[in-house]
Amino acid sequence: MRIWDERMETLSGEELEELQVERLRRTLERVWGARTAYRSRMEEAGLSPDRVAGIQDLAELPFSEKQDFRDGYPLGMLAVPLGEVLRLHASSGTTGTRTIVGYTAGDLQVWAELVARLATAAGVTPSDVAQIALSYGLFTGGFGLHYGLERIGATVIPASGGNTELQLSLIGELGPTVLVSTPTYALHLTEAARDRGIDLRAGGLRLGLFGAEPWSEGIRERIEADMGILATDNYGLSEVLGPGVAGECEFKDGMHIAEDHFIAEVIDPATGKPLGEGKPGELVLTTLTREAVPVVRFRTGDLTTMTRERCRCGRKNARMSRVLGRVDDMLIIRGVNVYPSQVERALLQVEGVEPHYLIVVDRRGELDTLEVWVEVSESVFSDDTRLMKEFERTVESHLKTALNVRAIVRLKEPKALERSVGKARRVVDRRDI
Ligand code: DLL
Repeated sequence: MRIWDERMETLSGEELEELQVERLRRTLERVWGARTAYRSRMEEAGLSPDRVAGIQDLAELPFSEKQDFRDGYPLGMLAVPLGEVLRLHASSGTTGTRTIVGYTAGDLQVWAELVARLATAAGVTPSDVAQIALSYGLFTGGFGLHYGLERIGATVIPASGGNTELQLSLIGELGPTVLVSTPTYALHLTEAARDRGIDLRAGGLRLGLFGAEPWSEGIRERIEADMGILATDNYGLSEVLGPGVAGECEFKDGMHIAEDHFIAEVIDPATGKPLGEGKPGELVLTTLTREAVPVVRFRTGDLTTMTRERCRCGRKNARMSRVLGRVDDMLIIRGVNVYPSQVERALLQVEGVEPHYLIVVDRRGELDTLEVWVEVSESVFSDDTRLMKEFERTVESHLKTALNVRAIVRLKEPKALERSVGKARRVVDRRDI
């Protein structure tokens, strides 16, 4: 089993802390020197870069958030002149306005290194052929994975997102061993392949690098079984870098965080106080080497837990669990908190239900209603309405147990729900319309 950067991925606790403090100070000086909005926030708090002596001082620093990118839109977060920026990307903007991020030559190098790291951890080698079915464009997914895989020396097929016919032909003709996509697109590909009588398990695919959206173990199991591959989870966000922040190794037991480039904290989203290891909370990231857009204590809005327990792979960095949900995707249904991830987990426990669903929230009079539209498998689908009603009740009772609130289930025919090419949209909340 190869480790891409043996030295940096196996630093001892003390070595890591020393490196992080030194790099943190450099980040703060960069932010300070560039007179970004974060400098004013530090000044208001009576802080300056030289006041940070150790890692324990991090908790004193103010947070930053997506809103800062929006306030400074488009380029207000740049800490270097535009002339030093080689590339601009943007976040997908699914939850609000776009945010723009920039990369210097140094940032692009680090980015490729970090993606090479996570791909190596998943098991990619120079002899692999990787089909990248993530969009190339403002989204960081396509280009991010592209340069990282090239850095390893793998052969890259830049298929980009969508165009399922083309994806399947390329898989058939070029025999990629690695697939890179969102989990929902991987599900869509297997379904499309099945419809055309193609068995993806019969080809050369052996590994999948997935990420960019929440998914569950249930979905991982389906993808692994349908494609005959090992599927890893990979996390990142544009404001901080893009893919490359954290990724799973072959043991699939949490995502290794590139701690020599980011300081990760988990905080209580309500109080902002750091939480202990293993406690679920909001992930906060500080960049340590980003030049164009350094961020300090950036509130990702993603809920996770962190552990420092050693992984069997030998890497010593901390790991984060799969993303449990977002701080802002919690739905309050008649006073009960419901996360979309809970719905997904509950659905996938029911035999005969497909991993294609939509959560529709509405209000009738004063009462919130929660509907879950979900497709049933071909094998279960029937024209007999009585049978279908009965199955609906079964799914409803599963959801009731898992969520503690009643959900109305609307069964859909196989393939009735829209398929996504990139990130899936799982919730429609009509209460604000
Ligand atoms: O999605 C970067 C990326 C590309 C990561 C390709 C992995 C693979 P954004 O478009 O800025 O960047 O979206 C970032 O997506 O805050 C999470 O809410 C969500 N997200 C990203 N990776 C995961 C994951 C890219 N593995 C936002 N699991 C983040 C769950 C994820 N959610």
